[in-house]
Amino acid sequence: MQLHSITLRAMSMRMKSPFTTSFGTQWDKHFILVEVRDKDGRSGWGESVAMKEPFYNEETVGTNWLIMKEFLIPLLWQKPVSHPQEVSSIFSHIRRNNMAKSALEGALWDLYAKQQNLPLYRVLGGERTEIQVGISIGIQDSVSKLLSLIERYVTEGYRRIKIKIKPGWDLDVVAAVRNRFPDISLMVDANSAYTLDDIDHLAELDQFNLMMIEQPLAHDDIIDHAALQKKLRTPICLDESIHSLEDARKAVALGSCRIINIKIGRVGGLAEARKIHDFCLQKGLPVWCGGMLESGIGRAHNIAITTLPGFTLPGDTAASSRYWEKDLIEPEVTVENGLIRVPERPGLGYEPVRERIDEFTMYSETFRP
Ligand code: OSB
Ligand code: MG
Repeated sequence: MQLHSITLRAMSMRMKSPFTTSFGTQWDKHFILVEVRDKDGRSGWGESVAMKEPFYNEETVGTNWLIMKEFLIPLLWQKPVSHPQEVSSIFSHIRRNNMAKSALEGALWDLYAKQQNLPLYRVLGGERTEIQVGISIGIQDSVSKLLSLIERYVTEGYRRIKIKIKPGWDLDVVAAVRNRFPDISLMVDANSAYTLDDIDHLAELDQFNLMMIEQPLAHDDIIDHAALQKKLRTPICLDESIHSLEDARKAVALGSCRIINIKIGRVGGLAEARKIHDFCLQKGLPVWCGGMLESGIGRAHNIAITTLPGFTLPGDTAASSRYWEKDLIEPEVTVENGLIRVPERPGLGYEPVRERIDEFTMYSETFRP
């Protein structure tokens, strides 16, 4: 692919509103952008979804920077990459650090697609020209605030509503939402806030006709989830617990879930995400694309993977305007009637805007072979 340089940028962007999950509240989005340049001056872009603190998983902005700088980028200089599909095997002896791997791999996919003059989604083998999306709503100060947010997003056309839950913000809240919106597609995400001791409590959620319950139990568990799934009518969807095709295979074999949330960063890149998709399609498990409050660059990657045929459930890829006063890309991601039209331009199909990227860059470093 004739790589010329790789630039990392540490970014900080203020979100329109704070986002609260069972593990904490986030006001500002800190993340790393990756720009890979080739000898002809083309650029490919990737985004690390590791957060500032290790609350969702063990990775952070700081650890990702270190792993990329000291280990992953040097590996890319050692071995010429002819296709981004090779990247995961080049990185395979580096344990975990999936979000760091994914950020580099994603930039290489964008660059490769641009070199081929094809949209990334086509290079990945995607078929859909528009994708259905839902929205993820954080924990709110009051039920009435939550209800008015849901009202707004349902009116805007989002195809399903996901609400975050935690002990103390669960059954009563879901009951109030169902009471007010009896027919919407609704799901909950616990971000690992419960244990098997809560099994009877969680079983109460069965009465609300939820599409699924996302990651109720520990972030690293597939055993207890299998026990829980046996007691629930509502499908369990795993997020945090699935880092690879191997994890997906084991979770499906154990009956730990009936749905998988695929996040490109969590599984180490687009190639692994596609493998999990292919496996789930063959096994008859629906998948959907999760989100990590991405800027437009990560968002564009999510849109590309969601065009694969097994992504049959609406994902968390909401419009740019749900998160940002101004996003880093042109045009911004827009949602109409719950659909995003997949761009047909080469690569990600959205143009990163350098002035805006500079505005939100705290520091950067460029690496050359
Ligand atoms: O669990 O899916 C999650 C955001 C940050 C960390 C974890 C999660 C989320 C979301 C938001 O649910 C999805 C989005 O809107 O990007
Ligand atoms: Mg989740």
